Amino acid sequence: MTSRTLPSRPVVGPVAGVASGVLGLGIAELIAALAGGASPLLALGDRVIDLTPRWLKEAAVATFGTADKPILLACVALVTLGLLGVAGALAVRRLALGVGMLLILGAVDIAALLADRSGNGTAGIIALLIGLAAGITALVLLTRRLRQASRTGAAIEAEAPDGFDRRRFLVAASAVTAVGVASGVGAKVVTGRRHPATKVAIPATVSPAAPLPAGAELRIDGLTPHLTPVEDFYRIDIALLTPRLDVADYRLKIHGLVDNPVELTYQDLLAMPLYERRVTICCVSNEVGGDLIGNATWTGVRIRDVLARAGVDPDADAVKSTGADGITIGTPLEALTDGRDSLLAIAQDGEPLTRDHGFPVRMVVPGLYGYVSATKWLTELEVTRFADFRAYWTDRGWSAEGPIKTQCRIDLPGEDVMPGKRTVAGVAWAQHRGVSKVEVRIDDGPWQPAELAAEDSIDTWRQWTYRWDATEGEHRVQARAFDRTGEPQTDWEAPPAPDGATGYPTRTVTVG
Ligand SMILES: Nc1nc2c(c(=O)[nH]1)N[C@H]1C(S)=C(S)[C@@H](COP(=O)(O)O)O[C@H]1N2
Ligand SMILES: [Mo]
Repeated sequence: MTSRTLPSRPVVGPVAGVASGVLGLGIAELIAALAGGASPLLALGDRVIDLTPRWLKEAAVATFGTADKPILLACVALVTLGLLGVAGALAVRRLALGVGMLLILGAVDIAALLADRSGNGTAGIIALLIGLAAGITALVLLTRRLRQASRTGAAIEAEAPDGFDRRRFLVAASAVTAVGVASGVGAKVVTGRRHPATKVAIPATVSPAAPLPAGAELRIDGLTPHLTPVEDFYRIDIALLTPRLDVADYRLKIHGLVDNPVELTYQDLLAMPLYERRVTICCVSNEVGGDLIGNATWTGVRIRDVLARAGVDPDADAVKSTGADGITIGTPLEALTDGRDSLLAIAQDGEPLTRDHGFPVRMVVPGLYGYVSATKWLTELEVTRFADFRAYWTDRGWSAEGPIKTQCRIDLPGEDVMPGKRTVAGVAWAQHRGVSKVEVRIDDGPWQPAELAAEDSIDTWRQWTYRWDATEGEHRVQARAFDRTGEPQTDWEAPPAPDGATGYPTRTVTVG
């Protein structure tokens, strides 16, 4: 009886459903990869990101930081597996119900593929249909015996009618799952092969960044370095599937309110005068004390040089830029043409941009939060008027304009220190206005001047340090920065939405 009994129905159904689903998805991914189509799984994930309400997205970024994407993908995968399990459980009772559920799941994914902007949606849909057929076939075969058993009235735990026993079922389900997983792995290998890292050489710049002034880097252990290495640079974007653009067929379209629309290739951009500048870019979602900010050396062409090629209509007041992930970003024309070093960057720290940070071309605009200026995977610049368009984040309640607010961060000391002379230190920023002063106060005492590192430029942050005679007990350390107009940052505590967090950074330190 033991080896020839069926596993109980509550197990068979879900196991068969998940195994069939994994097979179907794996095959769909493999065929999509071979045909150069959009990935059905990632298209689904992308749609989920798109449809996620703003509060949830913000909570996800706040909770998981830049791990939000892998976690979201894991959630999509778990929910999908759960639904496949349900489809299997239904199939055991009534095949039509289980198959119907798979068809519905397939239809949802087809809708996601239709909305996909990152690749060939049609090839993705065909791949998905083939995967779906394979999944349905597997589900029918895996659950067939059990349905027969129920129909003939045989007890679920009783001997199977014609030898389809527990072991055979498990072997079959494992085989189906294994083929699915292997296909998925194969898909990953194929996509990796198709897109080898592009080798690009960055030509010499006509205007290298000024040498870093002596004393701009304080070299204090635990203090944020003046320049953020690429691998530590924060990453924020809506792209679940990091766009892969090929420099060979890269085109930047400049159109809208211009005299003559132009299209520039990557080579066209490299042939223009290249400028190298250090600029600190910052995310509007950065909480007070947060780390969604970084300073790098960017190399690229000046946006005003590019716009001059097209000839800008005097009526225009904005540029709407588009990234290959589908984002749209609105930037005041003035910030791109008023003489500051707004760049179409092609390199970060002397190396071609990484894919995460916008390869092959991104915008970098001193003084504006990233969501209104720092378009990665840039494909299009439309000269326009703020009154005439909406952008991705303004559609979701964020301000149309986003000048970076004067802010600072406390990096040192840690939360537990010994009594005595201690270093309080951090960074302060007021991009394109410049930081003129930082002050520190302990336990609501008087504000005391901190010592500022040498100024690199008004477009970069500035390190600061303060010697604190720490006495035993719990203390509250606060800091505030002033910009070059003499204006201090506001003490008003505001969240990031809709145009940047405010309030003093505060650290509670236990001394003893
Ligand atoms: N294409 C694209 N560009 C984008 C975004 C995006 O979602 N897609 N996010 C913007 C935001 S909100 C920020 S803060 C910066 C972050 O740039 P980084 O990831 O290189 O640090 O990119 C900006 N550029
Ligand atoms: Mo951002």
